[in-house]
Amino acid sequence: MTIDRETFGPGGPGGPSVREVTATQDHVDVVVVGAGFGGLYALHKFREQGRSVRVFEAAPEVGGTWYFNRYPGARCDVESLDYSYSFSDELQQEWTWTEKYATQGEILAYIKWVADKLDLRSGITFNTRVISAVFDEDALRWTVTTDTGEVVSARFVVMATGPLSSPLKPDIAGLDSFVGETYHTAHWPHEDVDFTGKRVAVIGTGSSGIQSIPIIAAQAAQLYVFQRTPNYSVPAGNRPLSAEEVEQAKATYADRRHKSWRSGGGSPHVAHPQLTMEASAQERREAFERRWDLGGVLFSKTFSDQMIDAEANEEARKFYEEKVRAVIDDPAVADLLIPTDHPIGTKRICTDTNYFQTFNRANVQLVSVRKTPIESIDATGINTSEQHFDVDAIVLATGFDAMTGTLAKIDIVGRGGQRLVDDWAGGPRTYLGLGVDGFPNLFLVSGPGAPAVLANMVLHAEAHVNWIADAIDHLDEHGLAAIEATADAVDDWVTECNKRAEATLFPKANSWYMGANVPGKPRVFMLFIGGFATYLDICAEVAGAGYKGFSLIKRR
Ligand code: N01
Repeated sequence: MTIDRETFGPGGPGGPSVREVTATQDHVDVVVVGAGFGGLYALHKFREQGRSVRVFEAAPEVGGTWYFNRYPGARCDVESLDYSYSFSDELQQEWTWTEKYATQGEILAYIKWVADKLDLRSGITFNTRVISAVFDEDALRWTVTTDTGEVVSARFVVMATGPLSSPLKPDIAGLDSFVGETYHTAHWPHEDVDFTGKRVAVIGTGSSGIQSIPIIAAQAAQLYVFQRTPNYSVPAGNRPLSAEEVEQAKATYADRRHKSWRSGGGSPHVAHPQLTMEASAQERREAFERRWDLGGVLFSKTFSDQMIDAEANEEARKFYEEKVRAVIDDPAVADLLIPTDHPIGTKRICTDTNYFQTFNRANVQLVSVRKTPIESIDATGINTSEQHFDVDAIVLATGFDAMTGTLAKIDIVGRGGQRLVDDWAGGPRTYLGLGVDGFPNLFLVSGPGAPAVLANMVLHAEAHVNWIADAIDHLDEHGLAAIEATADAVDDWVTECNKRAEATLFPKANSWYMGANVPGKPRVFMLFIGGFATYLDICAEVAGAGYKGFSLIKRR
């Protein structure tokens, strides 16, 4: 077994536990949890404000999700020129992206470069998980405890823990008895994994599976792909960026960023000006073709009504099916690979390079887990209801306990001893995805109730950190000690998020957006779906109105 309990997030499946105790006491303004894009920018921003900051990071390195998700083929599905910090023109002018969609390696190199350039490492304690954060109502401070036994007192806690940071291990009988190699895409080893000559099973066909399968297939002697639900995937259209293109982009970065900030998803994409059915059949087809050729996840936004109008969505789906069938040799395999259970785009569209063509290879076999369920795993391989598959390695591409999984593993205790995990038993409840009633001076970065994963996560993290930094400044300027979302504001925001989600096709899919991939998790749409720019306007309006919906607390 190559994976261990470390794979499954803070504290492992059994919850938090204290490791070695070297208790020290530290008093800081802010504790930030996580050193990914959000946590790093938070450290930089709060330092710029002259605040004392401690960042705790479970990994030995910066990068967050881009540190752990280093499986073969891992790339971002947002264009590299957009998926990068915008707060410093110096950074965006100095760094040069080499491909339209950056590899995990290039993104991690970028994050490390930023950390070094801004001297961020000195503020980060690595190899350390925060296991609890407990609010002291008298002192109006948080006591933060780590798995190394360190205890820090902080006025503010900022959870930059990432929405996709708790990998899910499938509950398959006998998984631990397998004697070959086992990997999880979200916790891939740092040394090279070579599947040459091996028989490999991949379980899961989400973005991680779909990116890794073509590369594993090219190495392995035999690859079995265990698919439960087929997914929509659009060719990435990845390519190297030319020097002229990069130069042009750098010269016009301000405009590119402006478009991103004012967009629905945080990148400079503009939908077709007409609604799907307003366009003539020919215009519609041309629009889909143009977007298909550009590649990637934005296919779901070719027309602005695709995710709200079932008829419009069906037009996109028909076009998609035609494209995908054309590249799969065996029509019976194509039938299995083309989704029929959810509208296109209601789960994040995957972005691939030769995924469907991979099933034309002689060494690749698709196994539909819907038709022949996996019953168990034993020492030598996988048993479905129909046959035994002897394999040398199993790759789990089985996703995450998204949005709430990592927060739930930290014992967060607010006013009156209330626990976040209990408050959220029926689904996450936040105001703006930033604050929670009962938890003063606790902020979430890209938490549930924000657009988060529906937007470009780098700009989203910047927006959240900027908002939090302004809120803290506001407290100080007005001699206030704490800020806390009101219960009414949380209720109203949850209602608003649900109402907006129900007006779309998204709730029709059993997606991780809905918590549907985790047995027993409440089925709630966990994001704000009204668009990035709209969301930012709401956040700005709340702040401009003196933090409407928040209680501002004076020191007694
Ligand atoms: O995870 P997933 P992911 N038996 O949850 C299957 C981002 N991301 O890591 O659909 C058999 O999408 C499960 O089946 P089903 C991106 O936001 C981005 O791939 O539940 N199968 C599904 O097929 C993405 O959406 C990038 O029926 C089992 C798969 O495992 C998110 O991360 C790259 C099973 C899990 O798919 C998550 O993607 C990678 C079982 N017991 C990730 N349990 C890019 O930027 C689960 N499955 C390109």
